Amino acid sequence: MAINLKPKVRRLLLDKRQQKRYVFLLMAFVFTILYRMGKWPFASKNIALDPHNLPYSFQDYSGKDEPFFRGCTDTNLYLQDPDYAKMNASFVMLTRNEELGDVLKTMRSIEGHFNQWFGYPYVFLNDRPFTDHFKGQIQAATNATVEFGTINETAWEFPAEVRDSLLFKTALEDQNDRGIMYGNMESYHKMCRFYSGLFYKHPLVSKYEWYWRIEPDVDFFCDISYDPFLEMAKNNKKYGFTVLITELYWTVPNLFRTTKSFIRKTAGLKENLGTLWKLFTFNYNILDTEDEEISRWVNYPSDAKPKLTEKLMVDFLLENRGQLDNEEDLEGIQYLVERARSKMPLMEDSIEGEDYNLCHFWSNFEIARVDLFDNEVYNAYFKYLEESNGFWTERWGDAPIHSIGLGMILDLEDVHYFRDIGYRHSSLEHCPKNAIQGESNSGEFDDGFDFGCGCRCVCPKNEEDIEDNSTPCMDIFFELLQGKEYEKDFPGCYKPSIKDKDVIEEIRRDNFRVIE
Ligand SMILES: Nc1nc2c(ncn2[C@@H]2O[C@H](COP(=O)(O)OP(=O)(O)O)[C@@H](O)[C@H]2O)c(=O)[nH]1
Ligand SMILES: *[C@@H]1O[C@H](CO)[C@@H](O)[C@H](O)[C@H]1NC(C)=O
Ligand SMILES: *[C@@H]1O[C@H](CO)[C@@H](O)[C@H](O)[C@H]1NC(C)=O
Ligand SMILES: *[C@@H]1O[C@H](CO)[C@@H](O)[C@H](O)[C@H]1NC(C)=O
Ligand SMILES: [Mg+2]
Repeated sequence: MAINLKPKVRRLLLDKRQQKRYVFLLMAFVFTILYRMGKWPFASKNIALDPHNLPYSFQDYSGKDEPFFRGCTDTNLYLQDPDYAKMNASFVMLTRNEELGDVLKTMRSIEGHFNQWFGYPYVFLNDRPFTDHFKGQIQAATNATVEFGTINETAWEFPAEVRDSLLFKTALEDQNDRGIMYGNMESYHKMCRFYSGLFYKHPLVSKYEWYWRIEPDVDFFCDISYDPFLEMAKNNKKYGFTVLITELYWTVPNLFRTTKSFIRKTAGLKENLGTLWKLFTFNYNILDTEDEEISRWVNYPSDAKPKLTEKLMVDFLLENRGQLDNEEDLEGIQYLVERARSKMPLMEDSIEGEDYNLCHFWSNFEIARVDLFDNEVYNAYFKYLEESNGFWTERWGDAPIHSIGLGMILDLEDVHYFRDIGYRHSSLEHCPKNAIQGESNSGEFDDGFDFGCGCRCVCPKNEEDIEDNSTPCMDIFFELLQGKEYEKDFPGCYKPSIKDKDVIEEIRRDNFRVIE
């Protein structure tokens, strides 16, 4: 016969370990429920937002680029407008037969949120022929036209003399040894090269004026109730993005050097760089001074005061040798010793005082004109990059190459931030706040905000928006949009924005009053 213990006694008899496990299970259960309800107590970002320091995702921005619509537009009316004309455009996806499941996932998302109304065709590209099974499944997933293309050997493979060289094999192995992501995956290098300079020459892509690049395993979180191609055309936009982030340094150590050398060798390019260039570069020439030496010492705003103080102290000491009392002498000698010990900072990647800041549009999402790439300057740029071998001696991604390449050609105003398009790929996502719009905010969708621009968004709960976590790229982007050309204390401010005279004045006021 089982003994029936009183609960209190039973609790005492449970060994400590087990007791802990019960507590843990109970807590896990409670938190699961809270999490499901979106009331996770540790998500501090959802509680007190400091009104003076709001994350970008809780702010509006205005300037040279605005969302085309804030919230939903009536898609039926939009399509019935006699001025509406379907654009010469298609989706483009490079993929493999094995990725069918993830491809269908992306298609379901884009069909549901956009293409069921607009019916844009799809172009699928592959270095191998697509199987009948793949084609059948894709066809069944949309009512739009679908085309399948293969990529020929010249466009996909590295040239034979490269492929067969010992250098090629050791270069990939070496990148693997150094732990560079995808470094020894030849196919990844080929993919990056293809997307950098060849996809737009494929006949299935070049027969359209516009393309929208998509990838397997992508989620869209909001409805796109208007035609982004048409709105871009109407607003003179040429390239659209949703995510702007930094690249891994070791994938592109020589990309900027090579780019600068291309610019030097291309007549007229340097004088005509687009203003978008500023989004991708740091400028170390921040001190407005005639003293070239001090200019090389000062590369960040925080360098200005200490370096100029040092200079003043040393000058002062040299001028007043022998006339100072001990204490001042000692301090001056300290400065002298310090200066003798320190080395002029070598900004190893700085060329003409400029450096790549690693920012790039995340190119797995792009809505753009095909001719942005298929033109003299960009084609020459790609050829130059190819001849420098960086697609295999390093692991240059197509994203930084598109960004830097377009930075040379485009102005900031030519680019559109699709802030209203909620997007996730791999672990990064952007999801906008909905606009306030009666019918569209009825419980089923996220709450609306005054500053919101999303249409029927349902964002994943408690996830970080990359818009709030993309330093310094989003900072630079928003600064530039507002025409600020970087504020004075901004990292890498673009213009020589600190006057040496002002700083010297300040130092004198602080330190030299007694002596003078
Ligand atoms: N056909 C084909 N597609 C590829 C190959 N490698 C990558 N892709 C495609 O290129 C895109 C980018 O590749 P992915 O591995 O997703 O790169 P990630 O997003 O940077 O991690 C995806 O659409 C892939 O399906 C390849 O060897 N062959
Ligand atoms: C294709 O169109 C039919 C008829 O309008 C519709 O019932 C079906 O859901 C559509 N299929 C897809 C994949 O959108
Ligand atoms: C291979 O494809 C590229 C672009 O996709 C094209 O420019 C080139 O002419 C093609 N080459 C051959 C030999 O068909
Ligand atoms: C679409 O654009 C391509 C590339 O610009 C062009 O060659 C083609 O004639 C256009 N098609 C239509 C139907 O306008
Ligand atoms: Mg991918």
